[in-house]
Amino acid sequence: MRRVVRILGVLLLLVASSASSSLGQEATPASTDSILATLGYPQLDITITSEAYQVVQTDVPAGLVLLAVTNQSGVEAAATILAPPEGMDQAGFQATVEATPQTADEFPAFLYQARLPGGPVVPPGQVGYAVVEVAAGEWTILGEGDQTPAFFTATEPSGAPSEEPDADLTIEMREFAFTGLPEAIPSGRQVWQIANTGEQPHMLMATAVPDGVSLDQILASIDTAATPGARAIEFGETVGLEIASPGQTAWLEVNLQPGTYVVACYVADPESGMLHVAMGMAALVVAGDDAGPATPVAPAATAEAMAATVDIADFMFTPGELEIEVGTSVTWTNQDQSDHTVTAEDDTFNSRILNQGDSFDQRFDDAGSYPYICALHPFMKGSIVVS
Ligand SMILES: [Cu+2]
Repeated sequence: MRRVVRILGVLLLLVASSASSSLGQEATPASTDSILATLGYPQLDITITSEAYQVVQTDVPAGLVLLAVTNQSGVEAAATILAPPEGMDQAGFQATVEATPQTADEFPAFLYQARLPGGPVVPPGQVGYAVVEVAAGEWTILGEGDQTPAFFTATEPSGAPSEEPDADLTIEMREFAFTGLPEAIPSGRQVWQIANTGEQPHMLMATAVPDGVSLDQILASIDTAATPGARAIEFGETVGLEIASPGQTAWLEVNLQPGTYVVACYVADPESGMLHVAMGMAALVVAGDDAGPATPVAPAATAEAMAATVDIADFMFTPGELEIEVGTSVTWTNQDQSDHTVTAEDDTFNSRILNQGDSFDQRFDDAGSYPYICALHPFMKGSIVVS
């Protein structure tokens, strides 16, 4: 499967961003409350490291499945879920893949035939969620880079088919446009229903771009993106839905910071070889900060009285262990030039990538011990003890 992995890597090349380019997005208190994770779908926990795709569950019932993808690879990565076309088994598919000429800059033909329900694209140190529909059978999970793929089996569904998740936006992907995508949306956590109603595979990538740039400037910049360092525009973090086959519908949970995003599809048209983004599948979306997620705010007097800080410097959390009272808000500030995260070992809290100068707040309302690490540098450990 190594070849597939390499070829898929090409697809993400255009939108791959370094962990350090987040365009000055302010880190905000992470809401650990995934919307999709509360709905009770069968769940597939996927972890991406720099070496491998890993799954906790090797079996899930066929039907709507929640993909919860933790990206510990240090770079942007996606969980691409893939199965052979109808009527072809894994061995036959593998042979087809192996027979595909490995030309790095061509979109591999078998991806037009493979079944791809879509999967989340996840910035480093974060967890991405999507509900996708998987048919019974053998599935492969792979993506960018040389990581070892993972495999799982979708068994025959046991109960009644699940209801579809509620969506904040309903978006269609087709040749060659996104429909249902407004120019302005609220920031914060929401669910996008994304349906491929076209005849080709499509993807939806939302990449942070500087405020005020035009779509023309972005398209010109994407044109040169294959040459490293040749970009005219600095692209920030990307979230999105990986390639989905015609007829597929997926529900992607996004948690956009306020800012401007280019939403685009980087699949190639089989006839012309042109990327869909250059054929009209591109739009600018501004996420506003006036309708962000409801972040619980403590009464000012209480918050002032109960606050503590942790410095992140020299690849250390200082103090390493912090004792606080229930109700205290802790603010971490990254003083390092290197990016870091503040990620609870039990996932109760998780900052986004913190660039130098960025801060992250978390209020602790329950007594207990909260060990945490930097997801980018797991040797960096700290703990909050709440009593
Ligand atoms: Cu497309």
